[in-house]
Amino acid sequence: MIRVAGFLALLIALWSFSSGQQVHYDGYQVWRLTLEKPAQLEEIQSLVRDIWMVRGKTVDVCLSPEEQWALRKAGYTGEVLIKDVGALIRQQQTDFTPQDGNLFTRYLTLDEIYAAMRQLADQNPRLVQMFEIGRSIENRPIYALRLTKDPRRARVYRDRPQVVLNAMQHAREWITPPTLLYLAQRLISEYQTDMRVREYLDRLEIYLVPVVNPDGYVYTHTTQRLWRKNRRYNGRNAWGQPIYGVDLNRNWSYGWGGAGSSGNPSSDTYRGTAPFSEPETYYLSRWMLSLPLLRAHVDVHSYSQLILWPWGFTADLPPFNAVFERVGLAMQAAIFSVHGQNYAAGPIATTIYLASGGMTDWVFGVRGALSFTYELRDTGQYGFLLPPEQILPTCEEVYPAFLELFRWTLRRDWREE
Ligand code: 0X9
Ligand code: ZN
Repeated sequence: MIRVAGFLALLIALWSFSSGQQVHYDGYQVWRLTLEKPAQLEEIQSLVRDIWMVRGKTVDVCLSPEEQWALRKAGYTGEVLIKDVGALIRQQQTDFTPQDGNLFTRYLTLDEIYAAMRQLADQNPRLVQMFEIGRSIENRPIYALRLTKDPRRARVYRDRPQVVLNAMQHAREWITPPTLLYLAQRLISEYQTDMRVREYLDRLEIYLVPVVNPDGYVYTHTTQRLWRKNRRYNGRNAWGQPIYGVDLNRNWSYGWGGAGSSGNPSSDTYRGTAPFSEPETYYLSRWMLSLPLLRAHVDVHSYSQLILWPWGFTADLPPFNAVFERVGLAMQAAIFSVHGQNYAAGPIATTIYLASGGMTDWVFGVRGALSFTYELRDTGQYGFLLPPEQILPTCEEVYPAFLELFRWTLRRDWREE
């Protein structure tokens, strides 16, 4: 009888794994901790699986009931940011307001994002093209939009500098793809009326990649809302459980393997077995190497409200730091002007933490393009679970920051500054 029960339990466990049952967050809380000394970060890392954010002395952690108990026992008392993670996720899943053609009132599925991109391209063939950059590890296409005047007349215009904007390397950062869809929509609709927009589309090639990590994004919808990495199978752990995922933003070759990345396949910052071991980063990097005049780039993330630039792998200032600072502060002012939100600006390593193998370091280090990382809303009240009401305001406020980057790209070769 016991053997039968054990067998049944095993079957149920196997079934729940293979059927992609939703992971629940009942009893989970998000806490904000304040470090008294830097060494405490290591202790927290050893007690907590899911660290949401680290900035200076502040650490946001998402805790199971057991982890809450362990932290309390170790003497930590945090400010509670989210009292019931499970309830908030459920509420946001049922919160689906009617759409009436507005793409920004709720979070879209991957298929919906791709359909919206397809529609933009089909309806505006003189300004937009859609193409596939490559495929993910589960063989989903990674699509890009190319916005430029008369895209069909040349595969790439040799005299139009290129700007690449991408989002969603990290699966749970749901606010990031809408900002690029919104940008595409507004550029198209204002081409006839806004002189600046017309100039940018006439003279630049603007490439948008709203979902770099489609497998991870789907997985956050079907199974685990707070998943971060891609869906690479990494083998089994000591208990025989399968381990999945490489942090795509630790898998780029420039500075790969250094501080702020992990060699442990179970870690949320696992760098993978080699630079570009993942199809998502591999295809994206090959494609970016093929662009003849790549000048500027933004890798969009959330959360914390930051505008970041190289380096991530070292605390040394990058070449042309003064240029990064000027453009960074101009984008910061543009964001503030819309809804009065503050986004702090600075180099990655000194503003947040060391992080090696990131995209921004590669784009600047290898391609020499002005490359930024944005961290969008909010500053911690909801973190990755940003309510749908904030999708549109977030899109609205980053829009002029992107325009600011375009303006700078056209002004002159920034290397001459
Ligand atoms: O840690 C990251 O990858 C980013 N923060 S997030 O909370 N969205 O995960 C910051 C990335 C900074 N950029 C580079 N290190 N290149
Ligand atoms: Zn991220």
